[in-house]
Amino acid sequence: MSPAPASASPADPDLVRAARGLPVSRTPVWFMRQAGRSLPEYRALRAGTRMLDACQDPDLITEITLQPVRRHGVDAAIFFSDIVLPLVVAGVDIEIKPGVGPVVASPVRTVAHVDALPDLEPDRLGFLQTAVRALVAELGPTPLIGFAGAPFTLATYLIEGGPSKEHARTKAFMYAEPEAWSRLLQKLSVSSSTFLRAQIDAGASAVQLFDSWAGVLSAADYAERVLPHSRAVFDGLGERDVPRIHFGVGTGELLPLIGDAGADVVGVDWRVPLDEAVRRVGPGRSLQGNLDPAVLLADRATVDREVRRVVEQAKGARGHIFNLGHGVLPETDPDVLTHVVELVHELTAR
Ligand code: 1CP
Repeated sequence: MSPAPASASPADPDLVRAARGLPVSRTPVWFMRQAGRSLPEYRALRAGTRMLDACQDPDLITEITLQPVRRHGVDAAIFFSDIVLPLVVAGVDIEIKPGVGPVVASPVRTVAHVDALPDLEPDRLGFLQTAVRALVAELGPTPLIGFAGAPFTLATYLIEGGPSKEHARTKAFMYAEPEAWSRLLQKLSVSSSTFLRAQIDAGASAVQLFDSWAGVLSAADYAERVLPHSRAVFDGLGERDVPRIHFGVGTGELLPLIGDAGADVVGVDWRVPLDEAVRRVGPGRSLQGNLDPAVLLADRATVDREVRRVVEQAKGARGHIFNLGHGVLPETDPDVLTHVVELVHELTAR
């Protein structure tokens, strides 16, 4: 399905304009996982608070979301939360273990488990809407990006019980129990849509759907067993006219399909150069990416060369949002992130 027709006013921020393929004053920049991770002020603020408690405290959400905007001068804030939060709020027993990631107390392994998964009631998201409203007021002209996990990536955590590399149990369930699989992804698409709608209705200017692990699938399996559910997340946003960004890691073979799920912007990791990504995605969508996060650990000359390369390779795209090819690595020097923002702005000022 094609994305909604482009509409934007000259007052829209560059991020929104780039997402819609409209002229910008300079290429907008933000970083996936810019909050948390590498910032000492984040670690200080989070000390003594469990991750999932922080994600449900409007004051902490607001302050952590603002930290990277103040420090780096990025062109967007990303709402501080986690992809498993809608499940947690719905009542699924999940913990985020430091140094590990989300761990599910009772993994979903049977049809009965799927049917027993609780739905997300929108009225439980008051804390989130309080935080979004506070953020929009504080951010002024800087847009806030809301986000959710895509059904496939959420299913990997529920089925595996935690982070995994191969996602073998997930795929086995997908092949062995196609009907339960489809019901599971359908349930997850409803909760992701609910989560995104709450953020948009409280004032988020754009949304990103993270299908981080979709790249483990063949294009045929992705198209048949996953894409319809990701499309349902976007369709569930109805007429809400904010740009939709869709991202996964290792999705080189899936790039045309990822766009088809209903995105205005396709996020690309570092494996596919952006000029090649333009050919795969087609002319009607903008691109986001795609500096290798590990480059930020190299010397300054290498960082500068690679940033210039990404900016050059994006020139044929309908619109470009500069980002990393995946999240900021925890050991990244925050000053390098600030430098990258300045360099991209300098290279692309019109
Ligand atoms: O900029 C930001 O940090 C914004 C907040 C944010 C976002 C967008 C967090 C906070 N998590 C996410 C999304 C998220 N969470 C994704 C999609 C993006 C991606 O691919 O990186 C995924 C896959 C998760 C799941 C998750 N949560 C992991 C990965 C585990 C694995 O499978 O390898 C981890 C480590 C977490 C915990 C987490 N989420 C966020 C933070 C700051 C942390 C670390 C917890 C802590 O500080 O104690």
